[in-house]
Amino acid sequence: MATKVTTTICPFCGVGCGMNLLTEKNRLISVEPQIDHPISRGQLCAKGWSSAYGIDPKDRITHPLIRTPQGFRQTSWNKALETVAARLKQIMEETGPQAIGIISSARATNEDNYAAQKLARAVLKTNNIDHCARICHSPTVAGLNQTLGSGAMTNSAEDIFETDLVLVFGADPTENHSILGGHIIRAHLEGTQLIVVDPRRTRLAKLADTHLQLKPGSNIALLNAIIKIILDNRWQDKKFLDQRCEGLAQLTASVANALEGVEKTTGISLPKIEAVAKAYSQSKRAMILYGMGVTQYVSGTNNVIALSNLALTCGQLGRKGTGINPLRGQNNVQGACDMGCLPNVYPGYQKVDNPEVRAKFSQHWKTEVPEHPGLTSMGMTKATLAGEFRGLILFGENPVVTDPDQNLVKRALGKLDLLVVAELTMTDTARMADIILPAASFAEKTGTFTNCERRVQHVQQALPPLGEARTDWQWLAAIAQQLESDQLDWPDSEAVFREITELTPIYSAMNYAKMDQLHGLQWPCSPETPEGTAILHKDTFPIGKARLIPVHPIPIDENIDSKYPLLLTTNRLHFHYGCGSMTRKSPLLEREIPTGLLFINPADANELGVTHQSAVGVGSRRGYIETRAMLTDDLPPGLVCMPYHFHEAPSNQLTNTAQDPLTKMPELKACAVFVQPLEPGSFPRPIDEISGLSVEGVK
Ligand SMILES: Nc1nc2c(c(=O)[nH]1)N[C@H]1C(S)=C(S)[C@@H](COP(=O)(O)OP(=O)(O)OC[C@H]3O[C@@H](n4cnc5c(=O)[nH]c(N)nc54)[C@H](O)[C@@H]3O)O[C@H]1N2
Ligand SMILES: Nc1nc2c(c(=O)[nH]1)N[C@H]1C(S)=C(S)[C@@H](COP(=O)(O)OP(=O)(O)OC[C@H]3O[C@@H](n4cnc5c(=O)[nH]c(N)nc54)[C@H](O)[C@@H]3O)O[C@H]1N2
Ligand code: SF4
Ligand SMILES: [Mo]
Repeated sequence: MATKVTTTICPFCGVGCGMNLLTEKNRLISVEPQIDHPISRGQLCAKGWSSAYGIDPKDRITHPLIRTPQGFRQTSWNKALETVAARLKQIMEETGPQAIGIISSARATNEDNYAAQKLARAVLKTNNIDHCARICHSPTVAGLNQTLGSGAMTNSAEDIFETDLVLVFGADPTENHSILGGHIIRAHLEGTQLIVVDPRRTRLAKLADTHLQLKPGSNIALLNAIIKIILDNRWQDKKFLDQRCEGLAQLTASVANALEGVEKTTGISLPKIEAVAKAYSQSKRAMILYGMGVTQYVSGTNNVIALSNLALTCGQLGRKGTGINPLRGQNNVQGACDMGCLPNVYPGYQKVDNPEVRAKFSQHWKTEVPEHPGLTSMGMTKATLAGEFRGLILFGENPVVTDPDQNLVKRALGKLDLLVVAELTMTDTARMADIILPAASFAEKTGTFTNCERRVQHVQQALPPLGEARTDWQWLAAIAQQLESDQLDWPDSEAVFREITELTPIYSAMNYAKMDQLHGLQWPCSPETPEGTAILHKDTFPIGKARLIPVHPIPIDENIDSKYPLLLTTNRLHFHYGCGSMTRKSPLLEREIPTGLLFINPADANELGVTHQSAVGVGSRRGYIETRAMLTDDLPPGLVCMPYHFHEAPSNQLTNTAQDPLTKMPELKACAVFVQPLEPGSFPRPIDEISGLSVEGVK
């Protein structure tokens, strides 16, 4: 039987590994790595290898569903679309477009995301469009835009093999960007220095030359101390600072007292901080890779600025093997941001509040566009609870499991007059919808994903959509048509991409054929750089000179006390992804880690009478869950940690919604909890049993 081989890109993380899908008679028979892919180089991680399970027909939504008093009932696309359009019209007439919004998906293609923001802006006339970058790297976009003029990874993945020092700051790449994690280990074995800054002893921390095991939330205190030591010892790059940066005097003044109390604040000794300051600044080429340990704090944007101050002070930017590199998380979160699925920017980060930008889009789309920046995702939640927001179209996200303070999220979603969810499977969020639309998976559509190093890669269709599923941009177009608009009437994905290139300067010289030839194209890719750009800021910054901006330590929002005596941080595990809706369909991955876990230091466990793998209750000011304890000294005493992949033991029952004032990033990395042992031999109860409320029950 003829086997068809389709070249495409992994649908999980932002590394963007190249994979082939092998199909026979429209059935996916296997997944294999692309041998010649520039990043994955013939490899995939356990999730990539298992991606076929994630889109398996079992448990997929195959037809539109509509809520009835008796539960969900199958309906036709026509009926579903008519209902959606009628309710949207009603809300618009009664309350106005500000009461409607779209949450788009960093798991879907650029074409899907472009369509989502166009539906919002050109048809629904609202800038209420956002996606999971809000609770991921929005502080990166805001912080690096201020300091460098561009909020993306400055260098490329291959630079890991071309540097003298890798500084991994608040990221756990062997778990979360596994192929890059492997590259880091290989480079380190070949002589590259490795420094890890993380409150937990991660796998890379164990291998590193130096591990700075700082207290959660003390990034700025540490970074300012490092900068102070560099300046005191004249280890800075004077030429780079003189020629390419502004604000050195203010930065120098701002770190004057940075060494006072730093050992206590960070938990790290001064000699160790000095050694890192020297190693980073004196390296010929040093590369920063950072993640959620930087962004997911109320201090998120300032943490990013502090890191950027360090790179600029040492001139570790604009050259091969240097740079400040946010490890963007989702397969297409870079793209969803590039496409303007953010309430304040159009595609290509062109600002909503700039009248010239508005005129450009208005002319091209031949329609009026809304003037004011819209609501963020959490802003929509709050506005719903305040009765000001009524209708939400959401696809490829599962906020009931992944947004902070689950009870608050459920209350808000339950209060909406219209919730439309397009999904592959019946998630906890889909269960709360009024209308569920069946979405085509990555293997069933054509389009592009932009990986963490700004590489736009071609995603090619290997299978027909399952049942009546549609590609996201196609059902978005069908909603526009129901609203009597032809704005989204494209013949195919390539036509959507052509429109993207017409309006997005950083994508302007891209096309599918060139992408296929060159294994993707890294933006900016314009007539001046037709083959893309591997390294940003080589000679100049988009804002001319880079800005050094003073920032000061900001304490975490919620401290421990006698009732909640432990600090909880949340993170990820290699074998599971996001809300788990795809990886938990794989028996191989599910076998590795079948359900929720609480990691706890043996000293804390002993004191509480908690034993390895026993059932525990964990509570915060917002909620309570039950799970199993895993004793490990990878965490210091006083700190416990949970992944957020498990909907039966959702750590987001516990997390805090306190936000970074600029980006509204919630503090997902620190909140105060108590832990208590449950009856010996008992089983942890799933959340539905504890709260007595299934998600359907809330509606
Ligand atoms: N297997 C798997 N891979 C994934 C994902 C997944 O769900 N599963 N999700 C993807 C997504 S969406 C993203 S955004 C990325 C995220 O990838 P990472 O950024 O690596 O994410 P986390 O594991 O949440 O957090 C990183 C580290 O921050 C540390 N940390 C906590 N507080 C602090 C602090 O105050 N300072 C410092 N320096 N470090 C701190 C934590 O201990 C943790 O090791 O992963 C992507 N890849
Ligand atoms: N406590 C805690 N919470 C966190 C974090 C944390 O570190 N700690 N990290 C946060 C971060 S960084 C992120 S990015 C978010 C992620 O949060 P989410 O974006 O909600 O998580 P995912 O699991 O990626 O959800 C994506 C959904 O999209 C569906 N899907 C996949 N492909 C497609 C497609 O092509 N079309 C459609 N329509 N659907 C599709 C999948 O079935 C899945 O249910 O979680 C955040 N939540
Ligand atoms: S590292 Fe990321 S992109 Fe590569 S195979 Fe694993 S999940 Fe997929
Ligand atoms: Mo993320």
